[in-house]
Amino acid sequence: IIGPGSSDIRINQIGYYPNGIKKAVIAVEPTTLEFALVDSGSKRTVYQGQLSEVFDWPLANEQVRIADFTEFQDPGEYVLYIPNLGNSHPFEIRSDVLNPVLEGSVKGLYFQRTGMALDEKHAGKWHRPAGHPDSLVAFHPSSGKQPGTIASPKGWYDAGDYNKYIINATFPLGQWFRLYEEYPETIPDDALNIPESGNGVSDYLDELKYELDWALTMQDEDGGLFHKLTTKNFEGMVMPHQATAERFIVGKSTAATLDFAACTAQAYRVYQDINPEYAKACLDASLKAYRWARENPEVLFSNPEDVHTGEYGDNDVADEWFWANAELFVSTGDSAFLEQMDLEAFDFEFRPGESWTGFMRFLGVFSMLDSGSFETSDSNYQHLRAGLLGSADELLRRSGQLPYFQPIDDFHWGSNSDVLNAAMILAQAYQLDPDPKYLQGVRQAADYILGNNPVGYSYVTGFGDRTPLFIHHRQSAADSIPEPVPGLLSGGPNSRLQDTTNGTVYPENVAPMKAWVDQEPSYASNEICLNWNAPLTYILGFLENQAD
Ligand code: 9MR
Repeated sequence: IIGPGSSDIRINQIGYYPNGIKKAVIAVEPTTLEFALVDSGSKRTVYQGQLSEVFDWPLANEQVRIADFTEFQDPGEYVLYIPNLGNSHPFEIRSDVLNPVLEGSVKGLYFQRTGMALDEKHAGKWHRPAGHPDSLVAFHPSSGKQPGTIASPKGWYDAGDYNKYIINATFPLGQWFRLYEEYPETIPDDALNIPESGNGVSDYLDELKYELDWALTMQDEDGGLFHKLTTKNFEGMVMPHQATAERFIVGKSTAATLDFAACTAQAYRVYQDINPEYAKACLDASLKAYRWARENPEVLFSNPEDVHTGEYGDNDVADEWFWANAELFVSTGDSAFLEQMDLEAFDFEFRPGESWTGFMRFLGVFSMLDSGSFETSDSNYQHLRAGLLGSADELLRRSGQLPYFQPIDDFHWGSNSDVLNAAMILAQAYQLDPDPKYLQGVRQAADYILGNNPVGYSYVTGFGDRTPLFIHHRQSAADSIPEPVPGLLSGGPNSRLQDTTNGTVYPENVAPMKAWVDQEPSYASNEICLNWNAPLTYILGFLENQAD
């Protein structure tokens, strides 16, 4: 008899590819070392295997064994069964197994749309009135502008809060555009049931444009980018239309301007064929931003005294320069941009916790390697290729030593995005050198996110048998619907526990990989955020394109 899934059997709760690696982690010592795969429909045992030896795993404060059923390849729906533990959460084996969660990760953005009502036809039970039209937004003195207002509509909410931040609009857009540049067919028109479905353009590009349209409004006449559009304090846990505190255009910064320059240079390539006029406007905006940054190379942002929302401050803009130069070089072919980059000095080491402050330099490398801007015999190409493969090999070396096979061993705010950003490096490596070890590394990172992890949750809302119900997300908290908005990635374990004063309760002496709780106040472990969903979409999209 198949009962409720045991979270002591950690498994990818969505499923595995027929020809792919398939492993689960068993976190409690069983009485026998046998495990079985059971077909959920017929209840028949279809495969039997032996658990591995015990691994001591201090990062999760656990001793674990591994069930490896890679060899079993028949499509179907199964549970893994261990006599004294019961059965795992159900999962599937099939060739397009990750497609629903891939599409869900993009549909999740639709639910983050500002300035429009989400109707029942597209939003189902999560339909809601419009909030935040942002049609008259006042300049805060930190913007350097005379008192006045601008219209700055559209865009998505950044996270569980209702503000809009240029850094964290343009950096994740760069990750989403990367998937489109590599695999443009991944999400066609009519796939997502959004208002633009059926207009002849990929739903993916339609959804991304909703954000990019907003970012374009944040460019000042002089080319510089305002840093964010925000209230002075975070709003309460209420629905968008009830969160009506005044919003301001705050700050202007080199980092925001360069990220915008990079993202819009890339947008030029992405939209060129389907909307040449829009593409051209993006490139013009990019060049204008770049010129501003050349004249204002060190305008660092920190919150003005009366503003207490997300800062996205960064005191080192070298990575942003690299990304902007790279994208502009690829889009224009102008070697002046190449000359600005010191490729020899490029830092190929992936460091957890540096996502929106540093990972964009890798996005620049991905674009340069993918674009055909260099002959493959070019020494620049050779250097970047070798460096990236080296970085991927180092990640695999690290993940090979860890029972959950995740490529990081330090857990910061948004650690799930670190796992996925690292997996982006592995995915790029696989495209440069189709050695199955890289593909396997990417698949195992997806397994980790979707349930094969020490807390036994699939971290994507609504996808999996056991998923977060109490994300730190104002709409989900206030809408009186038990299930949170689907398709959103929880930040993941964060050993720094910055939210304990806010009512979040962690187990005592919690291990780093278990420092995650499904509690609404936990903004440091259980919030959702654009730059976490972006590499999720990339990785799922990449994997769907490798499936046979
Ligand atoms: O993702 C950000 C994380 O790296 C920082 O440590 C943290 C504190 O500054 O802020 C995170 O970003 C939040 C942003 O400031 C506001 N919107 C929600 C973001 C995710 O928690």
